[in-house]
Amino acid sequence: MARISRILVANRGEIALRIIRACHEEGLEAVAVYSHADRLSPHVRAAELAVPIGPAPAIDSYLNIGRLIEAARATGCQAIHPGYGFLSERAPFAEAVARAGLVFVGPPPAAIQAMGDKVEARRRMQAAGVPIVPGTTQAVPDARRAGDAAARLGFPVLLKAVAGGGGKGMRLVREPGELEAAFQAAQGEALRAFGAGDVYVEKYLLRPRHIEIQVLADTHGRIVALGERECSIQRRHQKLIEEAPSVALSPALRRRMSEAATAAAGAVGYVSAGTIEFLLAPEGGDFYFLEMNTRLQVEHPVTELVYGVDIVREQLRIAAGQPMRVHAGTLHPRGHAIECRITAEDPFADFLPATGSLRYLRVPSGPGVRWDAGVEQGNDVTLFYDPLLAKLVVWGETRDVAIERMRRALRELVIVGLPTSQAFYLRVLEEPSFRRGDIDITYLERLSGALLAPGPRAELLRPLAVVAALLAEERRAAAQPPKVAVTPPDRATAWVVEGRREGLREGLRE
Ligand code: MV4
Repeated sequence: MARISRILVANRGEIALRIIRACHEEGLEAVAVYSHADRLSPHVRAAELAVPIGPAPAIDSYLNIGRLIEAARATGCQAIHPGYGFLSERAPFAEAVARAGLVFVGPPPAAIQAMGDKVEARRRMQAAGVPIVPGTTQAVPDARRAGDAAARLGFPVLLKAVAGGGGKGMRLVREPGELEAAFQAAQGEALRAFGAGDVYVEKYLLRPRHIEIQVLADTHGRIVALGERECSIQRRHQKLIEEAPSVALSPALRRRMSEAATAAAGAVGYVSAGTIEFLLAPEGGDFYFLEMNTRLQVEHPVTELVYGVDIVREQLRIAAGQPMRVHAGTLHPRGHAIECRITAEDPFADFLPATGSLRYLRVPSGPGVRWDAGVEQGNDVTLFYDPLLAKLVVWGETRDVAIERMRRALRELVIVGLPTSQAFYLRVLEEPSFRRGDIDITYLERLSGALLAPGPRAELLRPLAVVAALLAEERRAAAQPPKVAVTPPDRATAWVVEGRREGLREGLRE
């Protein structure tokens, strides 16, 4: 069993902070890494140690395998947690970590590899009895062969990249006449995005829901499913609202999908936290394996809230070779959880990514509210990384209670300094069709006209009042500058440490 006492967190923002907190609750020390752009970020101060790994562009910092492994070695870490995005699903990174004598907090490289190849994954799932979308289990060499498959399956079909995922290299084909152009487009896009142009064919499912099952697997041979997340509220493959449980799953369907998910994980020798994505047909309960995400996911908190399990702490235990503390027989969803991703995007300008300084931030709190943020007041938001600022997650006894609680929390939240998606969520949560749970993956596309119509923007009035109050406060502060005392570090080491924790610029301010 690996003895682990210190972990390098190879990520940034809210997920880095989330992992550092789990380390501390498990009695482990955490080492943060940070790019120059993130030097004032909360994750840097939350960790016992922090290592600068390069300039802002991810390719020079968070994607630099050599720097990360060197940082882990130099700080005496025994393990690396990759978080999500960045290097989290790159088998070569997991292999490099192992070669350096470190534990990768995640699945074996072979499982990452098998699930990364979408036709290989489909073949493995088919062999394990997991339902897959009707289609090919090999790449098709040309448009004519794709046409043969389409004729057998019936139009419409989707051309998908073998190395794909997340919608890149995907093309809808409604009729034979569209095949040739769609094939060229899918192949070209796949080649540019993944360096591999292989394409396969699937029957196109109409208006399905996106349902995913969380699994945990340990090195003692146990695999458990932690129910589903409903992720249909998405826009251009970016999820915006996630819930657990889904209104579309009966206990019987939940059991069937959970069994399929544990079979899927078992078929690739999975260990750690992972997620099996399914499409669920509109009626009748038919579901199909789509892909497996071999990492911790952004939306893991909604599962944590309804199952009472800390998924990241379990990941850390599993990585150390300990048995997980989760037992299938005792797992039952309780209540309802909803997550809204608060992003630096302007929902009234086609979700244009925004930059700016977080001039003022008031964080929602109170019963059933969780705020997982990677930024704090005073931070600058750049275009170097994805626009996620924070996840607002609520729990309630029922879905209706959770929705009302989310509306209350969204009204408490005040962000001044840059546009965010906050107001968009208030509008979705008021929609009768959303409140009925009448949703599928096309929901936002179909409703966005109504949701984003420029109308009275009452949501903006309170932030404007806050801006006015802040300007008044700033004037008063300018008239009376605060006294600052400089403490020599050799006289107050603990102050320096605590000052750094509190963001007091090396603890020099009294
Ligand atoms: C599909 C599909 C319909 N039919 N496959 C999109 C990204 C990739 N993970 C798979 N995707 C889809 N595959 C078949 N056979 C519809 C989608 C899809 C989608 C899936 C999940 C969540 C959001 C989506 C948005 C658009 C399309």
